[in-house]
Amino acid sequence: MRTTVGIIGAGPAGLLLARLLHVAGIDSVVLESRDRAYVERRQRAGILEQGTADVLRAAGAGERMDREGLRHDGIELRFDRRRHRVDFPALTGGRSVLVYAQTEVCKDLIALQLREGGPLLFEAEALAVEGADTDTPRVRFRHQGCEGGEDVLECEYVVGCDGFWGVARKAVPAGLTQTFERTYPFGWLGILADVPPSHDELVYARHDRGFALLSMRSPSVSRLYLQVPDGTDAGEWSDEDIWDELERRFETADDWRLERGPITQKSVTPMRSYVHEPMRHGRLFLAGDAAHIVPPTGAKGLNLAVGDVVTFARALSHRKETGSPELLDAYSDTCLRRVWQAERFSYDMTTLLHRAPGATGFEDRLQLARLERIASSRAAETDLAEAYTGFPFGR
Ligand code: RFL
Ligand code: PHB
Repeated sequence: MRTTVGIIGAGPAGLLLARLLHVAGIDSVVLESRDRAYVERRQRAGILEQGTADVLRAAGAGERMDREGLRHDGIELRFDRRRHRVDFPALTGGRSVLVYAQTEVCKDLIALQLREGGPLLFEAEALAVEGADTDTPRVRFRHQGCEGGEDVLECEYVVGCDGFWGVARKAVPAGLTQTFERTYPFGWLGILADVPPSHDELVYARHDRGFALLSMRSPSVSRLYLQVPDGTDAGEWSDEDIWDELERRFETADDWRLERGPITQKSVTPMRSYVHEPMRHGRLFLAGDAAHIVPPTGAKGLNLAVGDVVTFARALSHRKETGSPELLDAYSDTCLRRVWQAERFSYDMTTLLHRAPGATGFEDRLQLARLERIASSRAAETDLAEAYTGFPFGR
């Protein structure tokens, strides 16, 4: 098999990249280790920055998103039983975000790719990237359809969109890279529940018992998260315990009420910050979670993945049109500027709202002072609103 761009992974990064390249007239092959149903059901992100939504629209993948996505003009910060709304358009010159689940973005992109795009192979596991520092990089992969179960995809470029646990990053010699990592001593217990969201915007709550987040998937489905100790098993929590704990952490001084409903999914996500530099080795490029992870508190992971693949698709189109490798050469630096801003914001939001084990009264008071500052200073609030609604995409 031979193609211009070999893409490993059919998460949002890989799927959108295949679409952007198709629109630009560049062929690609996507290899995905899991089956289609798994990729379409994996519960993850929920918030699209306005820039992300614009990219999906321009790529012809925005039709259902514009019909079913929910535009949100703000979030609520909850602390000390108080509520403070951050008004995005008022603070950012009109920007907002869209609540449209990652599962739906992936479904829309898969349908488009299968209808109009190049090959998208499910249950095709990349085993290794070879020759990344030559002009003919290759991906060795396993797939039922191949003779002997294994095949090689010969490419001009390989883009590793295979998430944090993928193989692409391993093809970069350790001596040429620097990694930056922080793990947090807590995770998120996330639930999906068949109950209308108890508030019409997302609620980020800081409480002495830990963080809680109220989000949503549709007008009838709520998505909620609780900070839990690292290593927690979701099975340890009964449905009733989850609702009781959410109720405590979201408690307000007014008559706001949390509605309960049947819980249909429960899982625990660990929290990590991670950056792999540079995001390129020869003709192998890394994009999305394969290159960087942010804790989900800032809702940035998917949006960063989109920024990376937009940058790559533009750079490769430029190369094809002008012969100049200038933008491809700048890929890593261009992406990393945005990545580090998202790392900073996600870290700030995480440390602002979570209670670290063994936190002292001093740290509690500092968190409250930081929240108070956001609630009382337009400058501090604008900083949050600008970061939440999104940083510009590269050049
Ligand atoms: P993905 O989505 O992990 O996709 C990688 C794909 O590669 C496949 N793969 C392989 N395929 C072939 N061969 C191999 N050897 C392979 N190894 C792996 C995998 O099966 C998979 O299909 O990475 P991508 O595309 O970079 O996308 C990143 C996003 O998924 C991630 O950043 C977000 O989900 C993070 N995130 C959020 N991001 C936001 O922007 N807004 C949010 O509100 C938000 N909330 C979240 C989140 C992530 C969460 N979890 C579970 C980590 C909430 C949570 C709880
Ligand atoms: C979600 O809806 O899953 C979600 C929303 C906002 C976040 C993280 C996750 O910060």
